[in-house]
Amino acid sequence: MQGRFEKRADVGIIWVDNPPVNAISVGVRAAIIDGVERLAHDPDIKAGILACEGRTFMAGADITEFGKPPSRPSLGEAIDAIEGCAKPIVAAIHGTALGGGLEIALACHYRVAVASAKVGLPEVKLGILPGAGGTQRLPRLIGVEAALNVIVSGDPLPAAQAAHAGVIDELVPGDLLEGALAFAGKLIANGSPPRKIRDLRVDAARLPPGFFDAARTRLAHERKNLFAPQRIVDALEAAATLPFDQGLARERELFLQCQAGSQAKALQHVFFAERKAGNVPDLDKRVARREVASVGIIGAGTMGGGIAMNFLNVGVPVVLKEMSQDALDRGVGVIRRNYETTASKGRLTLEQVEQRMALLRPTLSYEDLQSADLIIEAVFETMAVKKDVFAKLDAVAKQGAILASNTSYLSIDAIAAATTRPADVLGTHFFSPANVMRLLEIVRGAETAPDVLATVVDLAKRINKVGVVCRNSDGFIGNRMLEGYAYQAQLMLLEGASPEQIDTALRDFGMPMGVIQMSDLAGLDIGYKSRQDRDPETYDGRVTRSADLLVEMGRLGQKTGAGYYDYAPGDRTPRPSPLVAGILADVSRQYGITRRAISSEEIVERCFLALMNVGCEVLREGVAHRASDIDVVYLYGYGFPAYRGGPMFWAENAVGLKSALEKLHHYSARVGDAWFKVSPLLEQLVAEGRGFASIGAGS
Ligand code: T1G
Repeated sequence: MQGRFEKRADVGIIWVDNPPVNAISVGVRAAIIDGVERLAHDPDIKAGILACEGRTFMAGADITEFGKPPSRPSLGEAIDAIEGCAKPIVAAIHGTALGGGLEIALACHYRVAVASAKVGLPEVKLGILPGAGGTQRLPRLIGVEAALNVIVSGDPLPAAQAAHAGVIDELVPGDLLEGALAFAGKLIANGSPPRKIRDLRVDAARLPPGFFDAARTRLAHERKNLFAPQRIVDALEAAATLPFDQGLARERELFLQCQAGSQAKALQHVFFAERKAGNVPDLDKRVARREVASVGIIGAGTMGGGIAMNFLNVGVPVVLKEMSQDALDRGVGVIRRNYETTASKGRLTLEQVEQRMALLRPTLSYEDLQSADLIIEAVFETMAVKKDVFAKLDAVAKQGAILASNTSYLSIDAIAAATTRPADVLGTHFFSPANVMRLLEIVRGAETAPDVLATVVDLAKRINKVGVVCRNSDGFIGNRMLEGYAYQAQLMLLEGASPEQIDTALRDFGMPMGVIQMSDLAGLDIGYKSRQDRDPETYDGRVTRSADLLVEMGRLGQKTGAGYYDYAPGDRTPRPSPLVAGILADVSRQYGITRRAISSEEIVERCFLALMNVGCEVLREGVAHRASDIDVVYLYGYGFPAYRGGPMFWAENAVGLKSALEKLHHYSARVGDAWFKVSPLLEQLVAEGRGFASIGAGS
């Protein structure tokens, strides 16, 4: 049993104790049922309190039990025991009451909480829906519309808002237990009976006609391709139209439908993958961290400014350096405007804007960086410039300062070699916009010290990023793999597909943007310039020919109103370009490539299997520690749809590695393996009947 029972005069306290987050394991369920038994049958006891040890109330069902044979007692039995108790039970909430944790609290007859607590039903983020009465009890308490918003968003409500909505009966100002005991005392004094939410009725008459169908249509658009939100509407419709127990049975049906689906498996994979990413296999967790109380950033451009905001947002002072006053003023201006825009949407107060700006110190002098604990360089992406900056940093930065580069593909070891302290150097690759994108690719150099790495892994969580550690290699994890993905798209442009056809297929698959439109957004000149430094033998000139021609025509992409697409002034909508279609046809002819009809299925397979294929090489070379890290990189850095679990998970679970290998061989034979070699790791896994979890720190 993971809990205990405590008797305080005429109140019985059921304590749950399952660190770290009181997940509702079978041991917790047993402790709850045992506790209810005790308080129900002890004549001295007039009321009960359900409370949790540790940092939080129950954070939901134990997700590690999913997919395993059900164990008794079940969550439903624990809930029935609480709700059916003849003596009132008060839930005492601190931390986060989530999922099954809130459902248990809703089965209690009263709820009190500290103001810092949060309550929510995040199941939709796991591809499921609340399966222990949440879809039937919450609408009875707060109405169908409010319940729909809470359950479909999956975001927690702060206790004050929950109290305002009627979920929480009382906010406890001081000590939670004292407050809960006082509340129970009042119930006893007033002879208050147990209140059961199941006895309340849903006021369906208040709903506008066609409410549920309208919700389904809206969610089909807002939550494109997602299964669970649609089932949530079904469950709430049941709450509005069926008696409680029938609604509960309907909820169960819908829960099992979701749980059996591929999206639930993918999203639950993502839940654990995200948490595993912070676990660096060969890094001693006990290594002492370096303090990061102040940060310096070199470069106040788009990336530098965004990176600065991450630290200002969590109260860390930032010294922001630029080369010229104009560039510095421009950078500081963008940061202020970003904050003011957020404030205009009510997500920040003007006071908070000023607090953040007050932590920002612009400078033109390297000297002003000498007291910073961490310095991040975000300057122009050429090795010469990086080496120059790091040599200067080496001269001014204090001993023990961490020196980080925001390079998106250059060698961290080469950059570190420009200093006398390579152990203090690593890569911190943010993704644009850096104040929004959640991924931080942390690149360990050959000499990066363990305490430097451990400090930055912790720092990622502190600035609300998902940190993924990889070893130094061209393009690290994300950009290296992107080349394989983009290569297939570029080649299919020559084989007969149009830019809009490729981008539509990738968007329908769930990507926020197609790769051709993405290259227009990034600017075709970026690739063009980087190719000037590269040996032409290292890339397939056929697929870059059209981009080179476009750049030489001044079609650099969105920023010039024309690239692979045309753009109307002030409008980011990509419009098909007959001129580009002509150029692509010419290049096909030039290289003797026969144009043919290409299906969306082929586009998706070639792009994402190529992505996975390079992912296998990244894994085989040990650049990535585990396949799930690669999934996390693509979800939080490149917008890969979470409900597909990431490129590696998708290939293994939706396609199957054997079938993926066959398809890759098929396409490689067609394309020619000069530029499209199938990864030996994939060959080996299929030959040995193994999966990605068996590689690296996978499982
Ligand atoms: N089950 C099992 N393990 C869990 C867990 C859970 N519900 N929640 C967290 N953990 C583990 C996590 O893997 C990590 O392990 C450690 O706890 C700390 O977590 C019927 C079916 C509560 C906000 O979706 O959102 O109820 O990596 O690093 O940042 O309707 O954890 O250390 O080995 O995330 O402080 C619904 C999930 C379940 C909430 C804390 N509940 N958890 O965040 O710590 S479905 C959820 C969270 C359900 C019912 C249905 C967060 C947190 P490790 P952490 P944190």
